[in-house]
Amino acid sequence: MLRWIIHVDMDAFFASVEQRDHPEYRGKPVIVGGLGNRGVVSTASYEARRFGVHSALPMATARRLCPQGIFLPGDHRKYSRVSGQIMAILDQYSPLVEQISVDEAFLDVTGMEWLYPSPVEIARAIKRQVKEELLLTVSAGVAPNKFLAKMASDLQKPDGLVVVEHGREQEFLRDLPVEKLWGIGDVTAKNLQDKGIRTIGQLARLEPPQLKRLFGENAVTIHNLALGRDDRPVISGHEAKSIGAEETFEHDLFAADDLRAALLALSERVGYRLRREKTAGRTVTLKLRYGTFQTLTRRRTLAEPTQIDETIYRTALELLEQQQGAGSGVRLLGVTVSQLEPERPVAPSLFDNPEEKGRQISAAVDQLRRKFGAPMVVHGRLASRKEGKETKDD
Ligand code: TTP
Ligand code: MG
Repeated sequence: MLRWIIHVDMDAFFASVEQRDHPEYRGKPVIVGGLGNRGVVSTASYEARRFGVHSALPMATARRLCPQGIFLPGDHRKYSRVSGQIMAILDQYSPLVEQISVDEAFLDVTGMEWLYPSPVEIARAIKRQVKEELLLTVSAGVAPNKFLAKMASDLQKPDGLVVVEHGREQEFLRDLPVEKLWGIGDVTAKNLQDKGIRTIGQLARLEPPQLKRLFGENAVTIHNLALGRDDRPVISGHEAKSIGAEETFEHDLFAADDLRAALLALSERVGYRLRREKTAGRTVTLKLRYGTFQTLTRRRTLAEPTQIDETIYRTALELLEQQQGAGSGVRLLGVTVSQLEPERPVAPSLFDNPEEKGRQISAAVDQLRRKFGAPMVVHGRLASRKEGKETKDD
């Protein structure tokens, strides 16, 4: 089945909302941003862009370029409310919607042919519905992957719709300027131009050693993008954002051993569920409630997503140990893993990698659990653990 991704991005978002809500601003240069001496432009209406005003420009410069502009501080609460309305519309078109900023999102619409004649028709329907219900325009890109969809949505702004057909990826990119590529900043672009490399097509034709010299460890990624290849998944906000377990103890726990045993049991429950859902997360959060009912949460973000009991446990334990000295007994402990993403398949040669080793061990334990039921398989360290009264998984 052909993969189809849509990227949507609102046009001059904050400024368009103001023009919608104040008809007297329509057709005029509207500039939203910090109005103080050191303020910068958040966004400018397309009318204002003709004067050279754009996001991140110092407000003083914007006033000089466009003295007749309508300058507004903006209403961020309103913009996030409208953002929510946009996302609610997108949710009607695919279960896989990934919001990436206040005004843009990816949709994976692969296999939706039974509902719509084509992916382009989905993009048209979204544009129509946003215009009718929210009185705002949105630009869309329809393409075989995220990178191309994002490039495409930008090409015909405002109110644009650009499609990149399967098989025409390189043709689409060929004449676009290199600085449009993700990961190529101004300095790199200048450096490339000095070498006569101006288009993505030229970049795509470079040989590996030259790419390596130019981009170091990013060479492969950048070359793939230049060739129009990108297999990053659309990660929906509906996939559980976190997986956690907590337990209220029958008697407050004081002993370090008891706390550790309880933490390990919770970590194992969370790890088991992460693996069952084929997901892994970067952030581990510890929740701690003392007998006094004082409650605190502490979190740590790891370099790599994990789904391994041992990693979750060690991280949670470090967080717990930083809270020592509170003196009072512990009434409740909770462990949550968030910032979830789909688990990545790891090549067998990477078995030396500790995360992979942990995964293999956990998988073996999971299998035993399924066969004999959860209580059969517990770590030795847990043998003396007192049973909790109330447990909750969420
Ligand atoms: P963008 O989508 O980058 O810009 P835009 O929607 O205003 O215009 P375009 O038609 O080119 O998409 O950003 C969305 C909103 O985020 C924008 O309206 C205001 C805010 N924003 C800032 O506050 N500061 C910034 O530097 C940028 C780029 C955006
Ligand atoms: Mg936008």
